[in-house]
Amino acid sequence: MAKKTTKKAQPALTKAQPALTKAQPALTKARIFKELGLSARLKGANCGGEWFASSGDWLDSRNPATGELLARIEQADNADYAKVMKAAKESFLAWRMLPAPRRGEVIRQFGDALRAKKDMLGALVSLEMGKILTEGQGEVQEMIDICDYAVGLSRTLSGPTLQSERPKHRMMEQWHPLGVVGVISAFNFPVAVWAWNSALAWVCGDSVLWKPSSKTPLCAIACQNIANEVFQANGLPAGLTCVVIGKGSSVGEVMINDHDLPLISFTGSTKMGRRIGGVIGERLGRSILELGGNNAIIISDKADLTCALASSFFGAVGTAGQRCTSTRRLIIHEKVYATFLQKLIANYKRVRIGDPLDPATLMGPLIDEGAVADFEKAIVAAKKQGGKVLYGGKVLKPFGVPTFVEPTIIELKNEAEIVQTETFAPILYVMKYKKLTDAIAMHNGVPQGLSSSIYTDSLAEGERFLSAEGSDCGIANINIGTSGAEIGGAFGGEKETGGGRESGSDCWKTYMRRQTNTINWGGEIHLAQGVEFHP
Ligand code: UN1
Repeated sequence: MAKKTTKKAQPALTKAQPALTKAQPALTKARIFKELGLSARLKGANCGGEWFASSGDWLDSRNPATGELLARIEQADNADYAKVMKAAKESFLAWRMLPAPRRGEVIRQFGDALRAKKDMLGALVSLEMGKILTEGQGEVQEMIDICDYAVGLSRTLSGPTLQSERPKHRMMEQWHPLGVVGVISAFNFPVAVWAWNSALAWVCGDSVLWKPSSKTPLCAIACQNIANEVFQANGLPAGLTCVVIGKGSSVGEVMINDHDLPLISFTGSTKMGRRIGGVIGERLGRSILELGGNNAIIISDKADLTCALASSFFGAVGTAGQRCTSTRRLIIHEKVYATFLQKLIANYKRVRIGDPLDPATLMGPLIDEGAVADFEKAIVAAKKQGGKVLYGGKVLKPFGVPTFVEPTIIELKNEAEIVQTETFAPILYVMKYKKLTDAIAMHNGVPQGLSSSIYTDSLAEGERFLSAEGSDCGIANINIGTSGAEIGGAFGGEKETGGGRESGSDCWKTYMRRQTNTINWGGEIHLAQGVEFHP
């Protein structure tokens, strides 16, 4: 059954792409820039009106595929940050008093504005970050989806009524807006991660201050321009949506230490998360940490191998292995190991590497030469630790700059140090198992705990994987890969992934403050726990 569904879904997706390409013949830089309000010289701070910045410190945004300079951005300094923060705090005071359904209406309009700009914003993601067009546009779709979700929440944010032990008393729970929410996002999802946080924060009555990755400033500027238009058209105070593009060592440090940010949502490496989570914890602030993953798929001998192949391929090669949910390990039953790898390698040979804006491309560049250096170091380490490269391993430069790599498969033991580490590149480690108990032990035997999957048509195997003795990850799937989660579920992971959850389910609660209310309508005082206290 599952096999049939996959086969049907694939051609539909493929058909959509050429149609889109025909409709948009010229996804040129000039057109993308014009439609998203970008230019060659920009400033890095905004809180609703004009862009500004005074650091005199310029950041270059480059096309990772070609090395071409896309634009220069004057970064925000601490004075710019202070100005932005002031606006964010002031706007919160008014926004929090607007009924949630009216906040939802503004977010609905923002979602519509994104729909109108989906092609262009998706193309900008491809241009500046390097993921292929369908994935860039898929990322914008995630933004639209979370807006729809937030609109729904705007009429359903609620707290329970609780049973009081005292007569004629009512107890209930309320959820109030929290304040200014800080968002620090990574380059690999340069627009969606901001939207997951912002749409929820806004519907909850918070304002948002965003520090995007310095590797993708143009994506942030474009998002801010779209949001500004919607907020301005609704006559809302400036500051509900704010951006500071600046150095981690200056504005980043000020931000994480800022008591005016009761919550900071951080997406990035475990190393950075440890430091940022530590600083926020020290000031007793709240953080959502979305850190490294080391996601594995167990492929049972009872699996539909066609489906397992499609998911492993997308999970490992998609986004050039630069998703935190990318599949980094395959734990394959010994009976199907050789056949499965043969098919996987055949797919790898067909990967079209090139310009991410060309709809025929399947894999674009890595974000920069630093990422390529990490890829190369990992390959050297893997070989030293006993790894056998089954496919790939080389650096490529189709457009002159060495930012492309071959998707790579390495056979290596789970315990190898390099397998225990997240390398943000398309390297897939493969290993064999005999018994499911061993496969689960291998699966869980890494420091990270984000996403996981088992391919099996055995109900018992699948249920075991989801049980308390199964996967220890925040996301655990059966017959679905590790990457490409929908926005409706809570997104995040355990162990060194940081424990944060964002996006769907009840994640909105993190963006609000909880208040327990007890109301006495009986005209008599009763102390709880039966305490008597009379003069
Ligand atoms: C990330 O890589 O930081 O599940 C987020 C996925 C996407 C989100 C990835 N929806 O792959």
